Amino acid sequence: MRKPVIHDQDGHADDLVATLLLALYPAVDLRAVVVNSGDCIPQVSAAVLAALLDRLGKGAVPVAWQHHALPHPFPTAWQRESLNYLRAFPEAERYYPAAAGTRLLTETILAAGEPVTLLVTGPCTNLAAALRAAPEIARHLERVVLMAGGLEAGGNVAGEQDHDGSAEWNLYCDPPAAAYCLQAGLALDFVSLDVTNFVPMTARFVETLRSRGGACRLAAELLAGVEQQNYFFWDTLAALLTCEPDFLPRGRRTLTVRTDPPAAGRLEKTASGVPARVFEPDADVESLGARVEVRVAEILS
Ligand code: AGV
Ligand code: CA
Repeated sequence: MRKPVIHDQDGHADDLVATLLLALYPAVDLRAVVVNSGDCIPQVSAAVLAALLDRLGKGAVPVAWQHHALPHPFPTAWQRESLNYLRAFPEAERYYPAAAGTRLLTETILAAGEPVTLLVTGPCTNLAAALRAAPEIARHLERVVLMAGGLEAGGNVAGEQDHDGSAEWNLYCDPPAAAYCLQAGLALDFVSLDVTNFVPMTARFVETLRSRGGACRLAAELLAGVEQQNYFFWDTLAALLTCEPDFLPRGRRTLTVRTDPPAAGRLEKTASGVPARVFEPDADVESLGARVEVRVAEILS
């Protein structure tokens, strides 16, 4: 039995590699992918993704993009890295995914006829919009995995006005949407900076991927399009943990997202917060990066 999974993402290289992983994971039935405003130019990253899925023989997976205005948009330089992926896969010019991503999300969930797992690796904006448009989707979501936040690890927002740096970008870019999703009664699994900080992208691993051919080489081409300094396999780890939740331990927490400056978007443990599970580093955390690299390369091979 393959598990139905939907990916709601924001089109950076690690988001796209995350989708490749879901598409190729044998026990996953990837039902739809939505590429949102966030860390990309959504129509460009969506077209690149559609072209890549087609190359893998998964061209039947529906891909759509969705524009949303964000309270705190991502740096333009990061968004424009979409153009590097397009340069690596110029055939994407011939793909025109639909611009109805919120509708694709709600309709795919309601049409599934069985409980669905949702992976969100960008802003919570699109999920919040879908929940507002069709609140009944919440009942059909068995598990929602979010790459979001940082507890002990703190944040990764730096140099933004009126902000103290304590938030992770996916929550900072739209704190009210994150707070809305948190209170929606979903079964939430957080993949936070507390674990992703242990899986930095290394030039050596990108070369390993390139040399292995197939979908590994596609991933290497995408990753070559980003500024490698301070880049992590944030969303790729979240996709791996969507497929293999026992890869790392999970702890139960009660969580809140701050919406007020200067800590807007900061994820916090609070007694009055919402119950959720948070992936944690395991006993052999020093080898976590290497173990993730091995597993990702295996799945993409
Ligand atoms: O905060 C991590 C999120 C992930 O979903 N994104 C990138 C991943 O897709 C934002 C981000 C943080 N630092 C970045 C980011 C960087 N140096 N380059 C691009 N995006
Ligand atoms: Ca992302």
